[in-house]
Amino acid sequence: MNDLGFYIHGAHYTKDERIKGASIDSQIEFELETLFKRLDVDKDGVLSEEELFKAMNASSHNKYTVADIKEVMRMLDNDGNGKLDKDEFLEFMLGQVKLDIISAEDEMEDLRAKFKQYDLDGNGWLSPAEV
Ligand SMILES: [Ca+2]
Ligand SMILES: [Ca+2]
Repeated sequence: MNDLGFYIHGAHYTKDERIKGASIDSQIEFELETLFKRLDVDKDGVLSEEELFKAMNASSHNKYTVADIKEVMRMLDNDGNGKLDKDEFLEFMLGQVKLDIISAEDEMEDLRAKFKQYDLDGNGWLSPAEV
């Protein structure tokens, strides 16, 4: 199957199905684990609100308040113990990575739709007359 066929095929799936199906490189997972270890300043294996606060405000143009951090923590803390463990962190981050991949695919999809509009004879190529 060529690329075009692949993406059109993918378009039949809902976003959730595509998120589940998106393949994540083990390299990305490794990098996220490394990131987690770096954010876990006191090395107790979980991210506290304080560590999350530092992480999210690491970039100087981010101005998250303590209330923002509590909100994020509440969202990501699946077992409700007030800390983010590695699984909770990875699940969230991998979700973000997959969303990025899928939105990149969607942009490709838009391009293809435009391309098809112009490809009047449907042969997959734009001839000078069609452009
Ligand atoms: Ca910690
Ligand atoms: Ca937790």
